[in-house]
Formats: sequence, structure tokens, C-alpha cells
Amino acid sequence: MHRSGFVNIIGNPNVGKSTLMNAFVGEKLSIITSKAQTTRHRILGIVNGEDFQMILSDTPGIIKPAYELQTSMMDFVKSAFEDADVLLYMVEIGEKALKDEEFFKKIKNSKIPVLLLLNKIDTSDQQVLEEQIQYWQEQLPNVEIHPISALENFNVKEVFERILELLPEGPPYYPKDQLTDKPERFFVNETIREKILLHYKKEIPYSVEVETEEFLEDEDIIRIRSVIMVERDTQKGIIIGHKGSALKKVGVESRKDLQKFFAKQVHIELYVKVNKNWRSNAQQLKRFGYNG
Ligand SMILES: Nc1nc2c(ncn2[C@@H]2O[C@H](COP(=O)(O)OP(=O)(O)OP(=O)(O)O)[C@@H](O)[C@H]2O)c(=O)[nH]1
Ligand SMILES: [Mg+2]
Repeated sequence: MHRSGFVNIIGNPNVGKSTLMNAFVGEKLSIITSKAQTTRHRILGIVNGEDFQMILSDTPGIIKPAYELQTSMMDFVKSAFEDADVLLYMVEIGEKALKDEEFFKKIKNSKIPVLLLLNKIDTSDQQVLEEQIQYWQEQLPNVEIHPISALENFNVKEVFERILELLPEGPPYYPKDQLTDKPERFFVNETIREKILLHYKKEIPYSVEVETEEFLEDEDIIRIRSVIMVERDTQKGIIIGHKGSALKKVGVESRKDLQKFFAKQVHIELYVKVNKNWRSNAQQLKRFGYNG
């Protein structure tokens, strides 16, 4: 018997969805930072076994959209509700029910199995944990609750085994050696965006999109040229920094990560361009893979 299915991770921003997906897959497919709205896309992480294929989806944290980009991000979340065979609803210690009632109702009335993953229990003690479990049992009486620490890998294997039990019988949907649905350039863009999330403040990371114009793979080196897009002229100067020092740091750190990811030497060139109000421009969003 072969099992397969879509296992979609949803929840508020910053609760640890991407950390969990990477832990399941064993690769850094999704970028992780302490800032909310790190993930902007739906990213598949495929775990293959001889008799199963688990297709995980990491999704953006649920927010009320304020501009077009965020509306597209929430469309990815909606799509994750539609095709799930198992839903993983992730919350963190201390968090209360989803502010977005529409999404919360969907979880509450879900016809498919939902596992509530109570994450970051490494930051909690036994008493708080018990209170939290009780709170969630009252909120969602029909849902299985699993306390975990995605970061410390606590209870992650057990949850994985439980999901396997819940997967329906079915054929593999993707070739068994495939790890994700995203092309190599996507991971370049994301790696660079992660460094920007880590090193710049306030609205800067939220105003940035990265596009890789060149990805040339030789036998022993990958040559990459990427453009960092900002919304305004002033942001361009901030990204570049004094004598280019800030941009250089982004390049050096990105190269390090990408060499590990691709297991090859990497050469990377970065440019900064102003793309006025791209976050609200349907055509630009489509070009960056957000719409339709
Ligand atoms: N202490 C602790 N921190 C964690 C745990 N899991 C994730 N984190 C941290 O929480 C922060 C957010 O993690 P992400 O995996 O990026 O969270 P996310 O839900 O994907 O966030 P968005 O993509 O912004 O919605 C990072 O700083 C992680 O290191 C955990 O089990 N324990
Ligand atoms: Mg994420």
C-alpha cells in the first residue's frame, strides 16, 4: 500500500511554520527570521519514502491584507485550505485564537483531519503548557493537540509519524526524487531576501523583492546575478549603505548560504533598482510569481 497527500501548514505569522517544514524535509527550503511575514509564497517540501509521499506546504502567516502583495499572500493560504488532506494548524505558546475569524471557522469546521501543533514549548514550563492545552481543547474540541518544539526538534518525529497514519492511500504526485515545486532561482531570491530581513530595519524588508536575472551553472561554479528591488529612491541608498558596505554584507552572507544549498562554489553579483510601488502593482506582482 502507498500513501500520499497534501499536508498544509497554516497559522499566524512568526509561529514557526517554516522552521517545522524545514525540520520535516531536512533541508532549508524556507527562509526563517524572527520577523513576521518572512514567508510570502506557498512553498512545497516533499518527503519521499518507499511507501509514501508527503507533500508539505509552508504558507505565509495569516494577516489582514493592507496592500496587493498581502492579498496575494492570503490567496496562497486560501489555496492551502482547499487541497489539504491533513491540516497542520500551528500556534505558539501564549497565543490566542486566530484573529481572522473566517480562517478560524474553517479550521473549526474542517472535514479533514486537523492537528494543532502547539509550538515553542521550549520557552514554557509544565504548568503553562497544561493551561495552554486546556485552552486549545476548549477552543477546538475536535482537534488533536501536539505540543512541539520545531526549533529543538522535540516531538517532531512523532508528529511526522502521526501524519503518515492520516495520509490517504494514493500514488505519488511528484517524481520520488523531487524535493520542492520551486526552481533554483526562487531559492536564490529567498536567500537574499532573508539577509535583507535580518540586516535592515522597519519597512525596508517589506519593500523589497528580489529577482534573479542570471543563474549560470558550470561544472564547478554557479554564477548568479540578482536585482534587489525597492519601492523608493531613499530605500535604494539604505540598501547599498556607506560605500556599498551594507549591500556587500548581503552578498557575502547569501553566497555562503547558497554554496551550502547548492553544494557548489557560487559567484554572486547584486544590483539595486527602484521599482515604484511594486507591492501594489498587479502586473509586477504577477511577474514575481504572486498572482494567478
Ligand atoms: N524558541 C523557539 N523558537 C522557535 C521555534 N520554532 C521557531 N522558532 C523561531 O520563531 C521565529 C519564526 O520562525 P519561522 O519559522 O520563520 O516562523 P513562520 O511561522 O514561518 O513565520 P512567517 O513566515 O513570518 O509567517 C524564528 O526566530 C524561529 O527561530 C521553537 O520551537 N522554539
Ligand atoms: Mg515562514
